Amino acid sequence: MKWTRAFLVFFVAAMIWSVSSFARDSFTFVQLCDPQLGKMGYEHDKTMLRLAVRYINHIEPAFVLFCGDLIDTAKSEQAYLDFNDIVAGLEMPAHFAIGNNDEAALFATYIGVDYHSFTYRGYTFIVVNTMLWVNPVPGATETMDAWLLATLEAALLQDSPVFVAGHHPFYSKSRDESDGSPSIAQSKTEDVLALFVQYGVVAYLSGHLHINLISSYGDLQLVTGGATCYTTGDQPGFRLWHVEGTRPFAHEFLHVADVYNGRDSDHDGLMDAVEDANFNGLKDATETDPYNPDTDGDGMTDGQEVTFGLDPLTPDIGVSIPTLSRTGYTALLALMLIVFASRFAFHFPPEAALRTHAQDV
Ligand SMILES: [Ca+2]
Ligand SMILES: [Ca+2]
Ligand SMILES: [Ca+2]
Ligand SMILES: [Ca+2]
Repeated sequence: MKWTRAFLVFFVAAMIWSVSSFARDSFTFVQLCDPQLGKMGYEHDKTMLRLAVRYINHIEPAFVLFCGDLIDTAKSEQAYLDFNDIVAGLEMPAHFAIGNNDEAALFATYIGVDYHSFTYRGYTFIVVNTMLWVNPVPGATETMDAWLLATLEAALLQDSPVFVAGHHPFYSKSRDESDGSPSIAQSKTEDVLALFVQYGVVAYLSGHLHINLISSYGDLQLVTGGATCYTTGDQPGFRLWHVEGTRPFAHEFLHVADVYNGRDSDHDGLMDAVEDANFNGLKDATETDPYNPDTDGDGMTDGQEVTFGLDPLTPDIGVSIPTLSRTGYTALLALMLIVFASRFAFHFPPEAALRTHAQDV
């Protein structure tokens, strides 16, 4: 009986260990900063975000963390509708921090709450409203701070490592240098960073500066990401985090311009960069669709039509080849091989003739 009980205890412990191991499987997520529609030109910024969405879908991260400033000066309902329309193209969940260029009421209506947390595979992600630290609002700031503390305590109790994301970095350019723009007060910075260290926060992710700024505070990774609308000293892009093994975790800045590099997403023989020729992330009237192998639906792929000099945008009725299954193609290939082999056998010179020919030489 004792052995049975011991076995059960061992079995349950092993199950818990295996479940917790599974819960900490490696994964990737994206830190996307300052799409800020309207900052570098409304159409330009929408295009950059649209291409970023396409690139992110190729990479297939677990989710996307937006670090604020979703729109710029076009603080209108339409700007948020356009933003949501583009972001709806993401094939994974997205979470949003509010930035100084976002309009609070419109953000609440079209995006959601200004701070929240979620968990993924044993990790806790906390999204904060840094506007409440830059310009403290009596009552509201204390409420968020109390919620932050409670969330950190809950994560610690569950042995869940924490990432925090917000819009403003704690240091403007470096730890001792300010760029002069409104930022989190030094005293608040020290308080919050001490809290993060106390609760073992893995990393703090921010945007706002449109530059890539990587630093640390003890073991805490401080990562300010470049923006999709423009990035000073670099190209527009977003950051891919690799949550794998032990901290510090690796991350890399990917350029929006590389979205189509070497890709033929619909496997029709035409590269994505050829299909979206004007590089705007849309299928325009004169372009084939990089995500549809047969844009005009006539049975021939876009690549086949280009190869045979046909128009992949106009159905070519009457010259379509049947769409065969894998089995159909295999059968057709086998038939062609039999025909070829039989013709080869028929034309092959008899052995005697070969010998005669060899003796002549
Ligand atoms: Ca293609
Ligand atoms: Ca296009
Ligand atoms: Ca296509
Ligand atoms: Ca076609």
